[in-house]
Amino acid sequence: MPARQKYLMSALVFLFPFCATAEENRLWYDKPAQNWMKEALPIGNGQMGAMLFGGVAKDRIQFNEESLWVGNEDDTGAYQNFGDVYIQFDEEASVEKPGSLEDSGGVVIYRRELDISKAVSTVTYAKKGIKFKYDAFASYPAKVLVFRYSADKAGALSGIVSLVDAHGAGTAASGKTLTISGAFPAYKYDGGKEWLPLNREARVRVLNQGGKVEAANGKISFSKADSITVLLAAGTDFQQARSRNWRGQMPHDIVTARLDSAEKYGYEKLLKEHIEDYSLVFNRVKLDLGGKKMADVATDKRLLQYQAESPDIGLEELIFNYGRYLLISSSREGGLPANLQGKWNHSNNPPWRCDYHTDVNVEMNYWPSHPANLSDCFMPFSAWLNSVRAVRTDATKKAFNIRGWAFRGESGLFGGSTWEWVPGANAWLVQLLWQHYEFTGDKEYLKTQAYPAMKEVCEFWIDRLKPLPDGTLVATDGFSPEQGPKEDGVSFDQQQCWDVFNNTIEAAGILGIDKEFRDELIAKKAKLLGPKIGTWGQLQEWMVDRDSPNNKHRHLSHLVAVYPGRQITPETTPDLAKAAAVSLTARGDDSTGWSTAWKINLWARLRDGEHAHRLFRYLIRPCGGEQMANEGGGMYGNLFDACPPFQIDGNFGFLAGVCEMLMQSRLAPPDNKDFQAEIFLLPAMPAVWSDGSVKGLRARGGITVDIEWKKGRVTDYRLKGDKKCKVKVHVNGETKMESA
Ligand code: FUC
Repeated sequence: MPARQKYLMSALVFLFPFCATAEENRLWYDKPAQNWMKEALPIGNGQMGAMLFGGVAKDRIQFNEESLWVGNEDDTGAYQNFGDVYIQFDEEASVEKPGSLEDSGGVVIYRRELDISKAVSTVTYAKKGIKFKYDAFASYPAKVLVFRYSADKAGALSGIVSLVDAHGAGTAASGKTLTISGAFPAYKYDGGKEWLPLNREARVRVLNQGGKVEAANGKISFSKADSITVLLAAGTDFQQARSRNWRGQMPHDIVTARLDSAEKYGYEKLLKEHIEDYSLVFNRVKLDLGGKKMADVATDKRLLQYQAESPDIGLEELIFNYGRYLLISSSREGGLPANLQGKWNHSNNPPWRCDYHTDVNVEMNYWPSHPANLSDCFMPFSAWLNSVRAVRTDATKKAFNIRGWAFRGESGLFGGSTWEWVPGANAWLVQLLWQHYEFTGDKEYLKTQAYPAMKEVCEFWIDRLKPLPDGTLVATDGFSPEQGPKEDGVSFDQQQCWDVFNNTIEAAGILGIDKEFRDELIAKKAKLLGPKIGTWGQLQEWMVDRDSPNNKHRHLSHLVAVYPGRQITPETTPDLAKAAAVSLTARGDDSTGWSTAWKINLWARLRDGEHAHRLFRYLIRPCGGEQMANEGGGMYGNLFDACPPFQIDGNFGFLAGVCEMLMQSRLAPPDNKDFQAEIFLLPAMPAVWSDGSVKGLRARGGITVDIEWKKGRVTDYRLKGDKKCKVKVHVNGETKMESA
């Protein structure tokens, strides 16, 4: 073996002792990131997010804090960038003696990776005979981001750490701490109105092992350190309470306390605590789809190769697991919901305001939360929706003078909502609250967090419906996002109205409350204009049969009854399901990232696993586009889904879609004595997943489901109810009754 190759081999063993362990849950690359959107890697603890570049001479960490928004109760505003941390290495001081590497001038065997089973990112490389390692993670228990830079040679690290505010505030340096702080009295998005001023603060602390650290000129220098640990904490004075004008404590004390306790705790303990916390959530689900797995190919190259004839099934598993990683990293209990980019945003004027879009996007973010066993990660959405109900009630009264509440297409932290009214979105939002009950069986949640919101949405629809001459009820002045005329009886509105009435009728029954109101809903639901089949066999998008078979619009609003709703199913309404398939076929396969993800879920519900899987080719295709565009999504090298540009709903919609292909579930009507839930095992299996297993999916009724299969047929399964229950199981073409 030539000397150089031999060296590389031994260095690889030194640098990557972990290679022997599970590779399947790693994204990895052989060069530093240049581009934020396509290459940098995300970490997050729900409250904060960071994008890591893994730079060698100069590293960059761009970061966010979830409440850093501009906006108010009238205007969506926009989610903001917080800032960057830079670590600039002083090469002269870092490398005193060139080492023995043949190419001592350059960096060799560079590897940048993200282990999504531990939520730790690592960069390793050798330079001039010294081996360097950077580790990064975002701790949910400690509410800090932690970065460690180390080398295998004592005193090898010298350089400067700087902290740069994205809104132009200066940086104060004192001792080993950097601080940026300020308010947004004057910052305006799109030249709009004054915003409520939010106070913000971020602090960085640099701890050295060996050598020394000192503050100078707004920066911190470190010299001759063996390693340095950089801690980052940030916050604002946002409080999720309209009654307090959305303002709480100034962030300084809490940010400082987080840094102080993280410093006392120390790197090793922080890491251990983080991995324990994260892996408890991540390890709930395990997926093996069989087939080829090309984990030894760098992730960006793997994405390019995926289009080859025999697909890399391991990449499909990785993207499934990455969806879970992204939801855990951007939506933890006690915090705010994941927005259009989760929590990762490097712009103060981001695409579509990086907001909570109500006409599919924020809903899609939370579609997988329950089936993928992340019901706790759902709670931020629930808390946000309930926090802005009163704001929306006032705005709705002002606009329409009716009860209840509704949203426009865009919406923000303080309940401000802009762009067109999307009446049907309110039912879509509360459907998720109802689903939290369906999947957990938590009646207290249903009573206090879900039902009051569902009832208000029903009131909105009761007031907005109007009878046709024959008594049929239609929703007035509706909108099929984001197209078509505004008119009565739009299918999206009819289906959403049916869904919220149906869910609320069941909820009131389960809670044993509101009998009169429930009776009113039952009567109204029976009179609602139902889904209609048009001249070319399609499911009509409008009351008038005017759908064009050439309409390729990305929104699939007239199919909400198929997924995520339950008004249309192949078993209960086969003709409508067939019409839905006609419409879906006409819409075509190629679309934006999130639209493709939705189609996967729809084909899964229509029990066509091959078609669902065919869509993976569109979703998992390399995407170069960064500009705002609405057609032709794909994925960037860092596996962020592209609308384009980056939009996280596609990642989450894909995760939901795979769950839906493997298992579907329904609650039995509350008065059914024979069984409480119905489960479909492998309802939409593509042939390429012939042998495999999944553990830990969640079904409605609070049931955890494990499935094993060979040649597409179930060979074993386990159902474990949170409470004892009876389940009707559809498996291998048979129906069985089981106890769970
Ligand atoms: C909806 C979609 C767009 C985009 C935006 C954030 O308006 O129609 O494609 O995803 O949300």
